[in-house]
Amino acid sequence: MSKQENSPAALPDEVVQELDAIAQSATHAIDEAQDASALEAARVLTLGMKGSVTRLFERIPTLDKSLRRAFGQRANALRAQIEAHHAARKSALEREALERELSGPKIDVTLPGRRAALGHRHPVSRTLDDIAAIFLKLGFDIAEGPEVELDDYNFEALNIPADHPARDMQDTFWIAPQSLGADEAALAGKTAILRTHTSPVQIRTMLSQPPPVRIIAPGKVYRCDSDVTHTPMFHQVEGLLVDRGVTFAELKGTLDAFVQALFGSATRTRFRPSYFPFTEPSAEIDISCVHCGGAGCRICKQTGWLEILGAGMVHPNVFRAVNYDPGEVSGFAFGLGVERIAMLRYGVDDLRSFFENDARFLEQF
Ligand code: 2NL
Repeated sequence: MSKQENSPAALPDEVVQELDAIAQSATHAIDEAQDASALEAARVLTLGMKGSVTRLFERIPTLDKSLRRAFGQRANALRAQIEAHHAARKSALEREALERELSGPKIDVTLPGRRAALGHRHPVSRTLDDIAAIFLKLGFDIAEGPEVELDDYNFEALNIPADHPARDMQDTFWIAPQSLGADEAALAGKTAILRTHTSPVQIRTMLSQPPPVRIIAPGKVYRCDSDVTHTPMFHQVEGLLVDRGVTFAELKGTLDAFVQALFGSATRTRFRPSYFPFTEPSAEIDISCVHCGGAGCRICKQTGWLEILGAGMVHPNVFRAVNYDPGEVSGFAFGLGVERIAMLRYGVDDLRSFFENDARFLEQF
C-alpha cells in the first residue's frame, strides 16, 4: 500500500477556482435578499435539492478517484460556510423587521377610551313619567289599553252622542275594519278608530272590575288635526276615582296635591265651570302662572293663570254604560295634555319641535 494512494491529491487550480466562484455567488445571492421570502428563494437556489451547492456532491462519483476525498472535504466545508451565512442573514433580517415594527406608528395604550354617546329620555316621556310618579304616590294604579279602539268605548260609553262634533270624520281617525286582525273583525258591526283620548282605558277597567277604582291612564292619543298648536298624535294622562261617597272636594284636594307636587308648593288652582259630555258638573282648572307666580307675564298672557286640566264628576250615563249603579257610587275624573305641561316646564314655545327628532333640540333637555 503506497503512501501515494492514501494521501489525497491536490485539487487542480481550475476546480478550486470553480468552487470559489460557486461560494461567492451563493454568498452574494444570500446577501442580496432583503426580506424573508427573497432569502428563502436564495436558499433554494444554493442549498436546495437542486441548488448550486448541493449539486456539487453529485459530481463526486464522476471525478478521478484520487480527487474525490479532497473535493468532498472542500464541498462539505463550502456547504457548512453557506449554511452559516444563510442562518446569519436570516436572523439579521428578522431583527431588522422587528426593529421596523417597534419604531413604526405607536399605539398609546394609556389613552382614555372613546365613550359611546349616551342618549336620554325624551322631554315628553320624562314629563309623563313624573306625572305618573305623583299619582302613584297618591295611591293610583296605572292602566293601559289599545290605541286602536272601538267607537263604543271611545265615544258611546262616554255619553258622547252620535251627532257630537268629536265623532266627525274630520276630527277622528277612522280605521277600516278590514285592516284589523281576524279576531277583531269578528266583532261584526263594530267601528274602529284611533283613540281620541285615554278614557276608553278607564271604560275597559270599569267593565272588568267592580268599584272602587283608582287609576290613571297615560298614553298616546290621536286627532285628525295639525297646526301650530295641534299635532295628530299627542300624549294624555287621564285619571278616574270611583267609590261610595266621592265628592267634588276629593277632586279639588287631589288636583291641588298634584299641581303642587309637579310645579311647587306655592302653586294655586282655580276651578272654572265648563262642559264635558262625560262629567257633570265639569270644570277647567287653571294654575297660578309658573313663570310670574300670578303677577302677569308673556307666558300667561298677562292673566296670571295657565289652563292645564279638565275635570268633573263622572256622568251617571257613563256609570250606566259600565253597569255601575250611579245611585250607589260616585266618582271624579280628569284629563291633561302632557305636551302642554312639558312646554311650560321646559320653556318650549312650539309644540311641533317635540316631534321633529332634531338632536339639536332634544340634546337641550
Ligand atoms: C281635558 C279634559 C277630561 C275626563 C277627561 C273621564 C273619563 C271617564 C269618565 C269621565 Cl271614564 N271622565 N275623563 C273627564 C273630564 C275631563 O279631560 O282637558 N283633557 C285634556
